[in-house]
Amino acid sequence: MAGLFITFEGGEGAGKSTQIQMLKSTLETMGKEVLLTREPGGSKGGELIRPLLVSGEADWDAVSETLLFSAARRDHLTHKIWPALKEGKIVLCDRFSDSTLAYQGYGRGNNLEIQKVVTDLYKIVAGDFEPDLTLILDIDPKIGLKRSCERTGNTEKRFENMDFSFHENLRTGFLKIAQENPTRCHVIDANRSLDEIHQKIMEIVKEKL
Ligand code: Z5A
Repeated sequence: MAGLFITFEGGEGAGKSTQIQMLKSTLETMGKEVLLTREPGGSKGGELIRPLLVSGEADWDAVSETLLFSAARRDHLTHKIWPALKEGKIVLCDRFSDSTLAYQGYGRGNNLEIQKVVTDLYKIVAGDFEPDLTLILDIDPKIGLKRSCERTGNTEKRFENMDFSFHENLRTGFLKIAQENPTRCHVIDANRSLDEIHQKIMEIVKEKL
């Protein structure tokens, strides 16, 4: 496809949403056409599924969660991401498939069966398609959760409220994903100032451009 697909990943409060906005602004200043989107959500169907997953009203197990995230992703890809990439846009996505592997596959422990469900479903949903670049914002969950708790107005607390070991497992999962995909993934130390992190991200993105 003509465009470029960049995903942002990481645990709670790592600063993804903040950094993705900063990247969008800088790329637009450079004259690039950018689509900023997110998962779960991003398309009409995806946004309809999102509250089912993040509101905390239902206690889904990892398989049910994976099925719902995958349905939302398929809708997002077909209605939004793939058309934008075909038009040559840079698509920035706040979370994508690595979140499914980390949250559903590693969050409740290193569960190989669920990891297989996640990767098999991804093949059905997206085939061989994958991000051109993935930026993993890495932070100690103690700091990330503190940042998330201090943020006001957030009602999507389902994953935030998981116990601390869940968040430690997530971090391990994301770092393992990065290790296994060294060409696509870059781990960025997110315990720095906004500008320092943005500068590092720009170095990596410019190389890709
Ligand atoms: N999920 C899943 O389980 N499986 C999947 O396949 C997918 C998702 C796709 C929704 O995602 C939930 O779905 C998510 C995982 C799960 N879990 N939760 N919750 P989300 O990305 O929409 O969740 P979120 O709650 O919006 O994101 P987040 O991880 O909590 O936050 P963030 O985007 O990484 O951080 P932020 O909003 O940019 O910053 C948080 C606060 O920290 C804010 O007040 C900032 O001003 C502050 N901040 C940011 N950067 C810094 C620095 N550098 N220094 C100091 N303070 C900072």
